[in-house]
Amino acid sequence: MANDGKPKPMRGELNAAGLRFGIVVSQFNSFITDRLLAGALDAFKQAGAAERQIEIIRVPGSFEIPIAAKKLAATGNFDSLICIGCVLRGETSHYDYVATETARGIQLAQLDTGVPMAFCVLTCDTLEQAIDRAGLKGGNKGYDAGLAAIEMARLARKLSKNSTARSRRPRRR
Ligand code: INI
Repeated sequence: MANDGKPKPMRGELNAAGLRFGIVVSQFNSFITDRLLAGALDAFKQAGAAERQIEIIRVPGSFEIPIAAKKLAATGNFDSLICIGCVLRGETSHYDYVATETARGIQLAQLDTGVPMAFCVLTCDTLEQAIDRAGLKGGNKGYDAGLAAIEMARLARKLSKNSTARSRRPRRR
């Protein structure tokens, strides 16, 4: 291809060969989270992942996702994780606490461990909105998260290799 003078961006390929994935799934609103899980597994399958490359962990609710994800990542056995949950707005402020802390916890867990974590926690006002995003009108957010997990796993490997190469490069005098 002709070089148009622009720098070539680095990105992760959508190829799951040789990668290990963890999926943390909330059982709360499992009617939705099971469909998101199916979408994520579809994405992995299409990218060539075998069952033995994927570990699924179930937690009671979305609030428990960050601690499970952090412990899973700390094993060092995974290239990336997907965090799946569904928080539906109720009559009280409970929704806000669960949604905010889940998102914050997952972000902290991926930054603390360096293991990429795809955020697949739906935060919806109604069940209908959640259904739309779990395989109906809005596509399947689990599938999208699967693609993000593969891309980020590959990118993380590349970025780690690059930092190793830089630290080995001899210093200029
Ligand atoms: N957990 C969810 O994943 N979604 C919700 O909508 C939800 N609501 O609405 O309460 C929810 N609550 C449970 C929470 O995640 C914890 O499991 C619970 O508080 C125990 O720590």
